[in-house]
Amino acid sequence: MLNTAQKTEASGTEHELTDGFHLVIDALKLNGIDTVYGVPGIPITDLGRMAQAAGIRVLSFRHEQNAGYAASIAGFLTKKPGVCLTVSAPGFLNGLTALAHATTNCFPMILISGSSEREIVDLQQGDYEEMDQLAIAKPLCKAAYRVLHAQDIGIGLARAIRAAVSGRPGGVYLDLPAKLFAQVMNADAGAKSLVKVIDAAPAQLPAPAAVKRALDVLKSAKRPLIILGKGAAYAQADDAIRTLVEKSGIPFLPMSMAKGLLPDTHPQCAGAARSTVLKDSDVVMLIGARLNWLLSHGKGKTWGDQPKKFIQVDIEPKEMDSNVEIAAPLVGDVGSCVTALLEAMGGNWPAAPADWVNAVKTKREENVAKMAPRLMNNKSPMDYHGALGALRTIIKERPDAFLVNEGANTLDLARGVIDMYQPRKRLDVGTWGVMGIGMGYAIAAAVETGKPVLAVEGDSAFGFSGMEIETICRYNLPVCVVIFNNDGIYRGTDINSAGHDPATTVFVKGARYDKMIEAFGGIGINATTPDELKRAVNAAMDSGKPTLINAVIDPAAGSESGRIGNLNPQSVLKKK
Ligand code: OXT
Ligand code: ADP
Ligand code: MG
Repeated sequence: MLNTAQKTEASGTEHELTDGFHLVIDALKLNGIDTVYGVPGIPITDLGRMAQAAGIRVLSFRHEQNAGYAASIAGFLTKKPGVCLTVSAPGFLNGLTALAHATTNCFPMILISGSSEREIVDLQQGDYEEMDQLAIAKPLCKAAYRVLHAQDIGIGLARAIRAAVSGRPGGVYLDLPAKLFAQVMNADAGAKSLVKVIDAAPAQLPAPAAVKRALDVLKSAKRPLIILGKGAAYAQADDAIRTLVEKSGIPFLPMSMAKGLLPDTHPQCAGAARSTVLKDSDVVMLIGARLNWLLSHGKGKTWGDQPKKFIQVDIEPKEMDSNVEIAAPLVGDVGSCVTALLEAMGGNWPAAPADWVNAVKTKREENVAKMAPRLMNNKSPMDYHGALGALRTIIKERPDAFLVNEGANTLDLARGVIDMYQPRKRLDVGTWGVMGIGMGYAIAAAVETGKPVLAVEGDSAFGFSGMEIETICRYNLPVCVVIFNNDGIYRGTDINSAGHDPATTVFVKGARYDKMIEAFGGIGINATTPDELKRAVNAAMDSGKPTLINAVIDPAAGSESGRIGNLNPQSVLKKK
């Protein structure tokens, strides 16, 4: 609402007024959206200022993509849409990658962009930052809306919220042309036009026949496996999932961001026996996980020769049979489905076959034992295992800290080495394997929860969002960034045989990333051994001060593309 000085006289009576700026803010607040991530500029600078003044936390970033990634992971962590606010055309496009990423990963997010005037854009008359943003956003998100009239702001935001969180969550675009913000209307009518979204993500109960079918298939299994994906983590049905796993006694395999839903040290965890359980299982129950590239599409040599039957729990009916036949589709939200399964299982569900459970246990113990000595080495320069061995202990001792992780080797090896103990604490590159989520995720995790964050970053990965180290310092967030500095992408040892330019995968040798944070008043440390690394991270986590540790990794230690080198196409011609 505008202040009293801004009243107008109409028909002889005074009316309080409101405008587009205030209606957007009131609509956000009415729907419990208390945090916005963005970059200011025309036409949304005042919107950010006013939102801040109205008690919304507005975090200003250095680049919209990072603000967008922050919003996307805020959505994952809170089940409320994370909001990213950007300026028109270039700012919008910068934020769009994150919106598409949110959609791909099934995270609820709303990208709100200011835009240029419709009548000029549509006639292509060259407005300031002219672009038909709605048309561009549409194919990259779950829904896209434009609001032209102040009285529609409430409905516009309500539609955006509902679209983001209901059914399969995803990204929504909300286009707000500059003129809208200054449109004035009667304050009472404005307040009445706002919509508080009721039951934004309604429970979706599975059909009883589908539950029975799923349990019949599960009961027939000789070598059952449960795969937990980040949809299961998102659902926040942690107790029900744990009960299902434990009551069934079935080995479970967590996908990367589902690690910690049950502790990785749980006796039924098959994370350290991944190849074996995928190959040898005969019935696989997917809970909030897709049979996409990360699971080799449910076929091929990863899955072995054993015939498989799949049970799939997912909120999105179209996900069923996406890659292979799903013998028992269970459509509904994870919480409702798992609860229904538990109820139908009753009190005397048979124990999982002991020979299978023991075979998985033996394999897991073998792999864990094989890895153990590698984690103890105190080499300098460090190799990945030595450095990660130190970080693994830190997360064990501080299980409520977030672990943000990106890179290639830095990602793939950290995933295997660092055990997680609590749900939704491991945040990483997700479905696209995208570099650049690091600082945005770290900021949002700290902002949304107040918990400490350890961001373990390849030196290349960090570069995609590195400037946000200033944002971390500005807001004094409890974020400790560890850069695994191996002088490059995958390795720092490549040589360009053809000329004087460096090879495409190498960076400045011996770079000191720790100096970067010192420019902004944070703490920078160079660590050359696992012991030094451990001391530095512990100090950072104890102090809660923004810290960046340059962890010196042997440039020859990594492998091409980490664990997914097989996805690189091979030239039939001889490599030069
Ligand atoms: O069972 P087996 O025997 O097979 O063993 C498995 C487990 O059982 C076992 N294991 C364990 N053993 C013992 N103890 C424990 N606790 C344990 N836990 C597990 O270990 C093995 C492996 O287990 P895992 O990891 O579960 O299984 P696996 O087979 O690897 O799983 C397959 C996958 C596919 C599920 C898994 O690999 C996965 O999730 N991979 C994700 C990969 C990914 O997304 N990578 C990122 C993309 S790579 C590339 O694209 C990069 N780019 C290009 C680029 C990108 N991405 N984005 C943008 C915007 N632009 C460009 C770039 C630029 S990476 C990159 C930068 C890289 O350089 P950096 O400097 O950042 O990083 P460095 O490489 O460090 O230099
Ligand atoms: P991962 O990469 O961990 O395997 P994916 O992102 O591939 O996970 O799969 C997540 C799946 O979870 C998606 O198919 C999505 O529809 C589903 N999902 C997300 N939220 C829910 C929910 N609350 N209930 C049921 N399914 C959900
Ligand atoms: Mg590297």
